[in-house]
Amino acid sequence: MAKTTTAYIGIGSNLGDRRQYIASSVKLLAGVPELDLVRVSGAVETPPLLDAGQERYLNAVAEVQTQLDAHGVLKTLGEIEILLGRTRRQRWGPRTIDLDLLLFGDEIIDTPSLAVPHPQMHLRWFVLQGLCELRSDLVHPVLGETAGVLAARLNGSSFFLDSARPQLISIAGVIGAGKTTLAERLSEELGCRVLREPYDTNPFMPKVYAGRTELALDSQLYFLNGRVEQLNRGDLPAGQAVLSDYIFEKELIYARLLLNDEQLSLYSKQYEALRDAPATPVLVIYVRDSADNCLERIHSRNRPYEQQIRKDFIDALIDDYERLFGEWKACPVIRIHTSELDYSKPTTIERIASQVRHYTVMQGVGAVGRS
Ligand code: A4P
Ligand code: MG
Repeated sequence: MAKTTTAYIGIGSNLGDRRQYIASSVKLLAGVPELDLVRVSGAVETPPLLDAGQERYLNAVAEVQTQLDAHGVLKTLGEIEILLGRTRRQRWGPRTIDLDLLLFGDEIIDTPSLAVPHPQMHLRWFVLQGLCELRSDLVHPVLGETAGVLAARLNGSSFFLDSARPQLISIAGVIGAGKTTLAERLSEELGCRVLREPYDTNPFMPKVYAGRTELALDSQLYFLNGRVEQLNRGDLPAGQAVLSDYIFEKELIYARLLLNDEQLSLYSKQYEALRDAPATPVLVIYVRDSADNCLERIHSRNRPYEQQIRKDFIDALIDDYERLFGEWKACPVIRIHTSELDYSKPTTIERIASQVRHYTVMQGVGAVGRS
């Protein structure tokens, strides 16, 4: 008897009676003799990825069990697309129906005509939300993460791998969380450069920490200008991976905690004027830890100015970072707890690097992706 495999099919429509096209495709799938339709997620309206001029999509995901092999399923999907009037004039063009094979059991297939798991499914909210409705605990066979974890990284947005942008990977997290160590280890593993946050060049900082709060604005502006210079999108080559051990938006977090109202109002004007200059990361790795553990690290590394930092300041930073990434839509965010970072095991950094490759375009480093 032929082997039965559970497969997931992504369904999308943005032309004509979209709901009807989705219903018809589901009916046609259910009518295929070698295929049992198990269940279908609700259809959700989503904005088109890439071409903002296109109509909005309706997207759903179907779970099927089949005796066909993956190529057989792809052929069947193509036949249903043709029956429903799909024409292929333009890649990513408007379509009555698009049926993509997302997952086929835990098989990994990479041939010119078929790639499974669907190469960019982990970047697409319009796929993961339907998949999560059916099985949020389903593990992606390449990334080794559940659909639920992959969806949480996107926070409601869809992305695509774009080699025209600098491949900036920013490591974010509160002071003492271990960002620089992670950035350095990752840069060795990925073979890319690190933009490090200089911590001892700001001439105002020691004076501010010594109580001269009237210099806090100068200190924050000094940092702001340094970050803009370092992350300037014009200076970062398109398609090239680079890591930063901080995220530009941290500047506003620190300014809000360290400046008085009058200083903050002046600072905010400058921040707004400069906020488009730095490159937007294609991926953030957000390192989290408790305030106590961060404080312990700050004490053990013993940088003079940092020794006055108190736990309530770190608690406030943690709240602000959580808020920032709770609302973050600019790129996927991989969340890592410091307790997962055991660098004595080589697999720790290998695993993170392999995840990073699937969210970025890295020439010559085998990331999944047809585009
Ligand atoms: N192919 C390889 N692997 C697969 C697979 N796992 N499933 C090949 C399906 N097809 C696969 O696909 C092009 C070729 O990919 C096929 O010949 C097949 O052999 P296609 O369906 O003919 O062309 P396409 O759909 O225009 O390209 P592609 O790359 O499949 O685009 P996507 O990924 O389907 O993206 N925005 C929203 N909100 N919702 C959407 O559903 N869809 C797209 C299209 C863009 N934006 C969207 C949506
Ligand atoms: Mg397609």
